[in-house]
Amino acid sequence: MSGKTIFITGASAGFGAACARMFASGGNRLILTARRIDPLLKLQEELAADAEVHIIPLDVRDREAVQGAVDGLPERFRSIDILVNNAGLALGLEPAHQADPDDWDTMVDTNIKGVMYCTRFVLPGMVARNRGHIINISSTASDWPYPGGNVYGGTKAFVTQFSRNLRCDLLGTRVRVSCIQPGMAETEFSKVRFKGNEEKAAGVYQGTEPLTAEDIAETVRWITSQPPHVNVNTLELMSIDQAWGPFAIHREQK
Ligand code: NDP
Ligand code: 8X3
Repeated sequence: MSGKTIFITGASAGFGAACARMFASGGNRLILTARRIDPLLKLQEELAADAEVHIIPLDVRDREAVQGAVDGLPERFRSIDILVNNAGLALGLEPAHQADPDDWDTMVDTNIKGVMYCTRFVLPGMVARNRGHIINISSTASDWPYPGGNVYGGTKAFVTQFSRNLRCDLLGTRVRVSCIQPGMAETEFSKVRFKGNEEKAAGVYQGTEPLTAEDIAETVRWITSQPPHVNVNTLELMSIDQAWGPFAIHREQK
């Protein structure tokens, strides 16, 4: 993969930062975005020898800001070949009747609307050039429910189905859309979900070998390096230490 322009959301940590490192070679140009500017600056410095890096402080929930970021790209970064819609988060693990509705709004605004906005503003250029690849980061939570997954799982189900619907709209173009559904991976994800409670976050991965951010970046590398006529639609991956549970059954005490 060389000479490509790659736009990554949520590049300040986790999967996004790992994708930036993975793509930083062969004359690729990287557009790295997130809300926190300091980690982006550090990453820009780290990757400077291997890639041209343009950083943009961006909150994907802000539609005007997303449009402004795409429209305002410097000439050398305007022809985006790959969009990695990665920015996202889970907040809380309470049952629906106890969850914080503000957390629900934040997840919907970030995981659903952020993906919508970035896609909507990057896609016209891809269609006009008749080439491009959108990688949407969904989750196993998209297809497999778990207690407390309520709105997070719902937002990821949107990402999965939006990806499939995009393929329908783009049929007849050479623009590809792929959806990745990772299971448990150790990043800042659980720290964010548990609002800074490091102990609770560490407990999620304790005694397991979870997926890593680099595993997801490798998956992105594989998907994006398939021949142009091959579209990987959906790819689900999990740690060897994770699998599904049986149906839960409530039994009354006799
Ligand atoms: P991290 O918390 O490590 O990284 C999340 C990234 O998203 C950060 O760079 C963060 O940057 C960015 N982000 C969050 N909110 C916004 C926002 N409003 N605007 C712009 N950027 C934002 O988590 P992961 O790397 O694990 O998560 C990446 C994606 O993968 C998410 O969509 C997540 O749902 C999904 N996922 C994660 C799994 C896991 O187990 N880790 C498994 C399956 C899917 P900043 O705070 O600087 O804005
Ligand atoms: C992140 C994986 O299982 O915490 O999407 O929902 S999980």
